[in-house]
Amino acid sequence: MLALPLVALAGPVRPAVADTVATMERHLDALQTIADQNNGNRAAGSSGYRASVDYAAKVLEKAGYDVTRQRFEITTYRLTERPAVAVVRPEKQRLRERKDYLVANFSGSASLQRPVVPAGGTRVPPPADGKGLKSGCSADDFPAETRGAIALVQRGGCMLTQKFENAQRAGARAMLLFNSGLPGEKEVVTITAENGNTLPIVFLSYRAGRDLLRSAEARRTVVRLDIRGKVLTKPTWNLIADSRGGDPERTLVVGGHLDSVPDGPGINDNGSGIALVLVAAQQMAERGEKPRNRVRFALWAAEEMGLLGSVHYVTTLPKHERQRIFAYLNFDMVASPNYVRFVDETLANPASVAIGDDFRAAFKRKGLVSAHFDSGGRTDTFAFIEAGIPAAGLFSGAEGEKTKSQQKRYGGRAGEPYDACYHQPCDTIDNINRRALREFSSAALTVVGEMARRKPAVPEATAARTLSSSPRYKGPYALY
Ligand code: DTR
Ligand code: ZN
Ligand code: ZN
Repeated sequence: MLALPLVALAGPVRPAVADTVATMERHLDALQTIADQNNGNRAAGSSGYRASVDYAAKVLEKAGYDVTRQRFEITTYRLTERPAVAVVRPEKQRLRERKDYLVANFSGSASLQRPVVPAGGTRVPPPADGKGLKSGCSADDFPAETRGAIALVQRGGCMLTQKFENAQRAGARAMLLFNSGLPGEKEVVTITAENGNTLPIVFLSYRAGRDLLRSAEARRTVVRLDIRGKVLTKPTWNLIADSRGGDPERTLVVGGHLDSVPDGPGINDNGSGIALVLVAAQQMAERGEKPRNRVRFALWAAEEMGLLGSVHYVTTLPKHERQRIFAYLNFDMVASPNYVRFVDETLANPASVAIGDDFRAAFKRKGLVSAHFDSGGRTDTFAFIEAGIPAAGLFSGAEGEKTKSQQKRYGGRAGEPYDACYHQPCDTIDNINRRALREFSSAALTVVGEMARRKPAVPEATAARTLSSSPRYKGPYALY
């Protein structure tokens, strides 16, 4: 037998993960398969999420990392019976779930039949400029008859929680909230109350709300509600893997969220960011690189439920651990079909903008333009920024529409969403833009590498403060 060296047989040894995009595509395929085998989604609390955690943990362990699963509990809401909403007076009429109404997430449960009392400030039709809609935003919007009745309120002008609180203070037994009637705000959407809410809350289409308002203004109108829901507590996990070398006093966190929404497989949102974090970890391990700074790869749970995983991580970090983190890099959606190269940074935080500058420079070196974006609490940079840790990220666009000038710079189609499948069942492997994968991963890996090696400026004494606010983003639920 000829004893040829293996290398000669196989040609030059190519590291298994050298082809960044091909490696990312393997991860995306794996996540798609997981969704296919688990009711089409990978939402926190589901079997698809558990399988996603197992998959990512295996990839990281195989690359040689010690992987930590950080367990915490999440609460979800589920209707336990089919709800019913019906007008019983002046004329009987059953409303249709999904077409005319949707029960709010975390709605209180009740079976009741009560008169409908419109709150002040309703505008039907709504003002053309959309201004001045603030029904239920003030306590005086609720007349005395609201006590013991069902309050009817129009969407617009303030956070929904404010409307719920005002209605409850006025003694309402339930609330019907109808869509504003403005363009794009006519159909039903899922809204959310806070966990712990006891007020039964139903969202109505503009049409259903308008009809009910007309009726209630003209004569005694009575509605019957039957809502039974329950809050479930379930465990979920963040995944954390630290580089072998690197000074722990200077830790760089690189992450993205691992969960999808319940409505789809979440391959662009956020399989793409996860594929990027995984390939960064694999390549660092494969090069046998001992970075100057410790690099911590973090895969967050339950971003789609209100940034829960990253908020849990940051708020439970001991103070000295938090002070070791000099930056957080976030990757949430990096392969949108009709993409823009957004650099997500917080303008109010100069250190966040400095990271943004690094991303911009990395794109520029490849001859690629990019655009500033401020996610303003809509992704996992939120908890870090709030805790005084500089954070920034890359983002290829979600439900927003591409402008004409963006089309000139980035190609694609103006007037269409960056990701037409955002939060939908069609966010599959076919919803991935390969060119975006290549461009975003190139810039991301460059910046991760630089920041892992560079001696970071000593972070300014970050006051040990806890989160000053709770995230505005509550996943795919309307909040105002
Ligand atoms: N948080 C995202 C979508 C999203 C919206 N704005 C930004 C800005 C930067 C990153 C992501 C996003 C989601 O998971 O739905
Ligand atoms: Zn999302
Ligand atoms: Zn996302």
